[in-house]
Amino acid sequence: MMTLLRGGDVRALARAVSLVEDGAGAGAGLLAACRAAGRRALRIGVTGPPGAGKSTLVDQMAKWLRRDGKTVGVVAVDPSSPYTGGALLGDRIRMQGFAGDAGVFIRSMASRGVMGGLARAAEDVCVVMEAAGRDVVLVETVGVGQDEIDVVHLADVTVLVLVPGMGDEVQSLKAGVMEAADIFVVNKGDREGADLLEAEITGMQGLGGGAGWVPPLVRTVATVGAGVGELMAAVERCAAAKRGGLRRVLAGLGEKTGVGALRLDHLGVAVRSIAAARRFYELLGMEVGHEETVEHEQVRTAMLALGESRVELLEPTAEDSTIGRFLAKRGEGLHHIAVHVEDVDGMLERLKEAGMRLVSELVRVGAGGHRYFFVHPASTGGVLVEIVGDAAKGDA
Ligand SMILES: Nc1nc2c(ncn2[C@@H]2O[C@H](COP(=O)(O)OP(=O)(O)OP(=O)(O)O)[C@@H](O)[C@H]2O)c(=O)[nH]1
Ligand SMILES: [Mg+2]
Repeated sequence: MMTLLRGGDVRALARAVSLVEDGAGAGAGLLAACRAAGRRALRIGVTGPPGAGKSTLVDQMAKWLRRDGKTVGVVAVDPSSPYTGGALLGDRIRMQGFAGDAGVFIRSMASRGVMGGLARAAEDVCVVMEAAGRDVVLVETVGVGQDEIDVVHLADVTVLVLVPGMGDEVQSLKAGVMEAADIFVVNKGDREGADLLEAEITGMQGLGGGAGWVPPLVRTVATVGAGVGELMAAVERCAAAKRGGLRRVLAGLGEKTGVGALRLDHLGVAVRSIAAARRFYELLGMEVGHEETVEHEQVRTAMLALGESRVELLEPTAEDSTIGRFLAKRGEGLHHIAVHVEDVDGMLERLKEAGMRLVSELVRVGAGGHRYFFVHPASTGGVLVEIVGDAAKGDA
């Protein structure tokens, strides 16, 4: 299942989402595996009052992203009706030309009575779509109830869609929604009152964003796609302005940085006993997602998800193994840092050319098909560094 999913198989994705939504044992295991895969898309939240044109806009954003060569996941959180509303969105999008395009995967979910909370459920679906390699996930939700506001917080960039002549409806939006807005959209710009609404929003500037980001205002007519290019440019700028984890996403969105995006993949910690060591991490709230014994390395590993990264506990199965010898010499502790790169071979060449000392000059294939090599502590300031990339195509 994970292999098909990671390969981008759409039917596997649909099945995986259903399993995870059911939340039973198989779904929980799959979700943990998806989390451990550690892939992240750019998550764009689209929120606003009922009927503001969110679905129409999401549809246009998906089209724009497809033209840009990106794969898209859509999570439509239906405000009230578990069956019809979501289906309507799906139908409309199909009608507008995504039928047969495996590059747009749409899932609608009911907002009421979801076990463990709506935001959690929506986030789970995002994680599965991300494990399946979707570049961008669009999350549509109505910005009225607390449940929906919680959903807003799972987005990297939040777009608040308002329309002229809403009057009291702007007031009915929870304050939290206004504050969470990274970008204001005045949709139905073809209607009277758009100027007035823009002036009102400008008057409230200083509300959202934070960290130096001033939420820009974009006028759109979603029905014809006007302003969508400008909106997407604002989304990219916002993603760029936000820290760290999104840098990789930007590379996905076209900003090429020579070596590609980097992120901390995991920290490897050598321990005498996983059973003893994991307790602390579990108290922190980290969950053991995956445990396995890698026979040829004579090591047992347990992966604990930590945001986009993981802590990997390493317990030797033999004294005369790499980790066994490490423990004998240095005791328990940090064994290595793993940095994820997009181009493992390119990085190997780059480091070799610069005269960095490598543990071995070959890229190896590890558990799950991941390709990696190690850089010697002599070149890195004293810590073993693993350079790891995605699984080789056709592997895993
Ligand atoms: N005139 C005009 N109509 C629009 C525009 N955008 C959307 N609409 C219309 O507004 C109506 C509601 O659009 P939706 O996209 O379903 O709105 P929504 O915010 O997703 O609605 P809910 O999911 O029910 O909250 C539809 O009839 C759209 O065709 C626009 O820019 N101009
Ligand atoms: Mg809608």
